[in-house]
Amino acid sequence: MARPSPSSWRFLRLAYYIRRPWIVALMLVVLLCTTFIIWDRRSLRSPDDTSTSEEDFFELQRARPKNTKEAFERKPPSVVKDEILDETTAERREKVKQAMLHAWNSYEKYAWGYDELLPLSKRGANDFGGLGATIVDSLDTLYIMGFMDQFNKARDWVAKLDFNRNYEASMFETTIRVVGGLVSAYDLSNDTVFLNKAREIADRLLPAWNTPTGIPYTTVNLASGDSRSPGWTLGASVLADLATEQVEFIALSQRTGDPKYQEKVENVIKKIKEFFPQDGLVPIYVNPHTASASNRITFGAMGDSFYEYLLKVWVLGNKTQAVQHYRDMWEQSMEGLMSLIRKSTPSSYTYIAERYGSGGGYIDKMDELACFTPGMLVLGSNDGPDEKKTKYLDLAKELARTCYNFYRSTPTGLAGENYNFISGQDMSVGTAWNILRPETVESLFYLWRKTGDTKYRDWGWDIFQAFEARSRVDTGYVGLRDVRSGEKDDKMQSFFLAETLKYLYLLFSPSSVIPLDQWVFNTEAHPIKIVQRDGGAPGSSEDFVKQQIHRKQRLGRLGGDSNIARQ
Ligand code: DMJ
Repeated sequence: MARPSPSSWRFLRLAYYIRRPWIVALMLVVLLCTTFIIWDRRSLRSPDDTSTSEEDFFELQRARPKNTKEAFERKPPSVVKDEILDETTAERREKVKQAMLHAWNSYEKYAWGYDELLPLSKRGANDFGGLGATIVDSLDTLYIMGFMDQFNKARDWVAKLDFNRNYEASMFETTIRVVGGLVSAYDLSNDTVFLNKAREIADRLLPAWNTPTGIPYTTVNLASGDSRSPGWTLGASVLADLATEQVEFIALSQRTGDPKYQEKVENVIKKIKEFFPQDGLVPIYVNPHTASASNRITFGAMGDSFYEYLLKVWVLGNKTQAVQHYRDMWEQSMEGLMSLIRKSTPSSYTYIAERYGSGGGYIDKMDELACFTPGMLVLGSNDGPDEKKTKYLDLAKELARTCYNFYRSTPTGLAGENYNFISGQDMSVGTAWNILRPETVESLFYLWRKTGDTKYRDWGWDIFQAFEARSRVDTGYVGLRDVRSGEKDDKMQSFFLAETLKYLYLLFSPSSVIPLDQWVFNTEAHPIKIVQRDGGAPGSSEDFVKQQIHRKQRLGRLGGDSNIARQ
């Protein structure tokens, strides 16, 4: 075999390369390109870029921090290749993220463990029994925005949360904030700490449903289970309070395989169905002893989320026959809603009036709270005959214009709590405070997702800027006592972090972040995963509970004392 000549070894000598610098340059270029190709794209982003891409988001979903064993089985949703954010939208999204960080950091600094922060007093206050409402309400927002250090700290706090308190809790507020927040955090992270805690608090709320009709009382003592409805309603329960637990409790049954939560809340709707009026509009006071309803009809305070949940349970239940009665009731209520629709003069703003009882007079007043209605109509416009779809969507657009004008028409750019509509004068502020509510931006989010019309993003941005200008202080965000003068109050409501900032963030995010065909938001903006039946076919929530039971039995996980085993 021929030996290599001495010239074959010249490539190994340094002098060879010193005389030929272009070879060195070429080698460097090749090395750099290879590095770029194999490098994880995300690590190439600038350190200032804190945005969560949709891939990051699903990666977060797949990452399962702790206690994975018993967790609910789920497939990561396929990453939908959709919108690439333009520069303006990406900047807006980043600003909303920074607002969340500011709100959270302020809470963490001055009020950690309390329900809510009083930013001007720089201390915490407990209006929900000291259950850390802001922490629980913020979990999913932190997760979705990718604030994982904050999320993990919150998670460790929740893990030690003791619900055994001698406190008269609002069963509505505790359900939508705490049960909803925990189930959502579980759905996002798969961490069973959240599911166990959700179950614990739900068990403490259950005595509220022990009434002659199954229509719940509205407060329950978390330690003793003693329940009642307030004196100011003469013992009646409030419609929105008594019928806004279905999404959370059905979801809880789906995830635990224990049907008792679902049964309690579904029974309430069955009872309401027995006296459901032809126009689907239920007065706000419902007597839990006699199942009879009285007083005002409204899509605002005390009525609102009852209508919202009729639709959302149908969505959560995979729109199947087993949940069809929810959709039917909702359709009936939408007929009733049409009878409340009015136009202002001179500018023809569409609004929802209120009504006294079944045959009573109308009140030309609309709460900002009723501004969730456009979002609900958008969600309802995805199904049904074309004529109805168009009708719902058109009405949603008109109402959203009105709600946006609630903000635009005040000197501060923030909406009052409610508006009076006076002939010839369009709208005027009634109750003048603003407590950082989310309903209008919630609807703008749904409308943006549905129509892709950028004006909804612009409207949301205007509202966000008004919050930044008027509500942001060094120590968090406050509401306004009066949207005309701008006088500040001293509270950062937990729903500002749970809802207002989340909907704004999602408004400026691609639709693949929390896609609406896979998630349903509870009334506190906590996204709950829509559970598909095995094989991906849609199924009812009841079907799903049965499936879970079979699945668990197959896996041999059920002990003899389980509720499910007794079925
Ligand atoms: C939230 O707690 C919920 O959105 C509820 O349905 C209505 N009120 C507040 C926000 O305004």
